Amino acid sequence: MSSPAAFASSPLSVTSPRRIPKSRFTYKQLHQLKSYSTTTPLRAIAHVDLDAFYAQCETVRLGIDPTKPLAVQQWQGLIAINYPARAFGLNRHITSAEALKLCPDLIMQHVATWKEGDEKWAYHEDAFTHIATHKVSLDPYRMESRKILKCIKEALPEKEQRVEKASIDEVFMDLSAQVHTILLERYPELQGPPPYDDPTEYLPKPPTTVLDWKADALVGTGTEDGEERDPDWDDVCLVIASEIVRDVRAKVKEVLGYTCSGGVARNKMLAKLGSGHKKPNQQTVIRNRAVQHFLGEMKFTKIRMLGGKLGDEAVSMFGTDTVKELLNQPLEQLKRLGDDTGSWLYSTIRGEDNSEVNPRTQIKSMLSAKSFRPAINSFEQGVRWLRIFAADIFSRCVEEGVLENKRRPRTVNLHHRQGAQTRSRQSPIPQGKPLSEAMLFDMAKNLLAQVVVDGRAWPCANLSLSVGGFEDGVQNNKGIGGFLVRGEEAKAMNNGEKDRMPSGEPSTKRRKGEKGNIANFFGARDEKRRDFDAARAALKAHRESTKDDSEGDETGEVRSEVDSEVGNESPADTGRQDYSSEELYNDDTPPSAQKPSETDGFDPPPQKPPKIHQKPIETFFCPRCNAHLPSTEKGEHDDFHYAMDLSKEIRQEEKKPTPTNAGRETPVPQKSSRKRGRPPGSGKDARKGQAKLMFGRSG
Ligand code: DCP
Ligand code: CA
Repeated sequence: MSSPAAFASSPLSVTSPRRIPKSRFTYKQLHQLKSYSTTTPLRAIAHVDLDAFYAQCETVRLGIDPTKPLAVQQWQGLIAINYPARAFGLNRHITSAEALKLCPDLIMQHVATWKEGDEKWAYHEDAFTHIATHKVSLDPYRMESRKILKCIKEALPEKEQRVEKASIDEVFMDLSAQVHTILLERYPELQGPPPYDDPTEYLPKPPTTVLDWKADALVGTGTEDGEERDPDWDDVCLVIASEIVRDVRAKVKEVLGYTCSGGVARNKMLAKLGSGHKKPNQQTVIRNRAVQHFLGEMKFTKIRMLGGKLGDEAVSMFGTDTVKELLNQPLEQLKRLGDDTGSWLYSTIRGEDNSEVNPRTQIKSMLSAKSFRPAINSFEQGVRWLRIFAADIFSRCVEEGVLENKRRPRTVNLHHRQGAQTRSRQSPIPQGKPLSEAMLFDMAKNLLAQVVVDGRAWPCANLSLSVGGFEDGVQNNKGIGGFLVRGEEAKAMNNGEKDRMPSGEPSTKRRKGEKGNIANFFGARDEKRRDFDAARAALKAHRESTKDDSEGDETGEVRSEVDSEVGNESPADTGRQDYSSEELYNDDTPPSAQKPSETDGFDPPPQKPPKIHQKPIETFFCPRCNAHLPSTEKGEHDDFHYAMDLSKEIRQEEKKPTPTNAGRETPVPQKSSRKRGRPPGSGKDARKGQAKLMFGRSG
């Protein structure tokens, strides 16, 4: 047994070895960096966000001195303002005319536009005067975005990179593995096995050298007890990550001429807050020891997912918008927002976020949209825009490799907004023949025709076309089967659609007086009739043109359609999870004040905030549709059948139907989907269809 004297002996004494100071981190936690563990506290995540992105794109493209004030114009509004122009007080809320008053030397460049009939977008002079005939194209920015992503990837070691494109001008990088390698090179003492081979042993402390943060903005800790006196491995990891980010940013500047801002922290949420902390052309590090102080000072409505309704609800429920005060609320109180939401909020305001950096960079869907001011009023007008949308989407599909069959969308969707009501129609893309612009256009036209014959399409305030469900194409002639939407798949698509919106019927508002309603619908007015006829003719033409294909297709066409009343949501909003975030901007809508990237670039929270206040919906059964529909829509639904019957009568008067065309032309009340094409079981020989599809029209 040691004598008390032994304890008092010198630190070098054998009986009382000097206590080697230990790190707070274990060998295991260090090792976990290699495999991008989302739970190790040594994690190193970065977020890079281009400064005034579209404005920089124009500055670089036009070779303009970047110190000159420049703004990107969209119609009469501004969508991007460079930092020199921001010094004059310019922001996205003001019009181009107001901007010029504030900054007379402002260079204003209008975004590129598609002109009806043109093969490609272009930078048009006086584009802002053509809002009625042109559509905005963001292709130039998408192209730059791609170059930037490539450049960033090339600046990182091929085998140790994990990069997620979060929006058109943002990326996340999980630098953990690279940091791990550098750490072991610089501090060979970490290379050895843990004492007693026990990975739960604590690491030795890092050498107490002052960490060199170079020009980084370091978020303070709020106390004097900084890492200068007591650095640990988490600080060292972030120093290394910060060096990497500095190199990446320098490379982007050197190769492409763009400046960007960076954030470095232990997770995505913090890294993103970091990159926005000091702009432009700077980077901010939020060390673990500074997280509490950093977040405490912040409004929680700045945190991802809390910028919208959920944040507002929390503000009114707890009477504060600061993280500091919300931290005083116990978990049980936060759960008043719902169990999952409360738990998620509880960890989020404590700086916890275990979401992964997802290296998937492939586009899931593409959207082309236009808001109309004034609204459009005819099928013909709508079709003119669809032509542009189809060309826009097709050219982007080509870049995605559809011609080489590398990737291919499976569905085409049309969203039509009239006032507060959004109508959507979807159709699978026939997979047996090459995708073409003409095919997309034809399908789009057909979907719009469906909306029109179902009534109340005009005036239309917003129209958009999207393709979705991209998947890797079937390479090396694996057979036509791979292209087809098979029976079960088709059913699944069909059911999925039903699940989303149980009412497949047009959910139109009941107007006062049935007669008046129908008279409005099928109007005595000739133009309405003409419009309706044009739509019907388009439907008929589409059916004729796809007849051969669907006969060769085992499943025929599945159409599903959805009507929804979704307040003022735009198609981009309603499909938020479907559209790549850059698609959110691809709309002609005048620039909104809100920064949409608030919702971009993140995985949904671990427990997605659930919908609040959900009531069971009462339904009624419609024997004609064989479907259960919300009781609140019964009146409207009856109107619908009445209108359809009437329309049928009108057409029967016009033309005696032949047995073959009667069924086809009648705008039959739609269930959420239905099949067309040949009857099940007929013509089972798929190869016959294949031959037809392959050697038929090339589109
Ligand atoms: N954008 C848009 N409409 C909005 C917000 C953004 O069209 N309401 C476009 C223009 C921006 C680009 O998206 O250049 C990136 O959006 P950011 O919010 O990142 O803004 P900036 O890059 O322009 O500026 P910052 O330096 O603040 O990141
Ligand atoms: Ca930006």
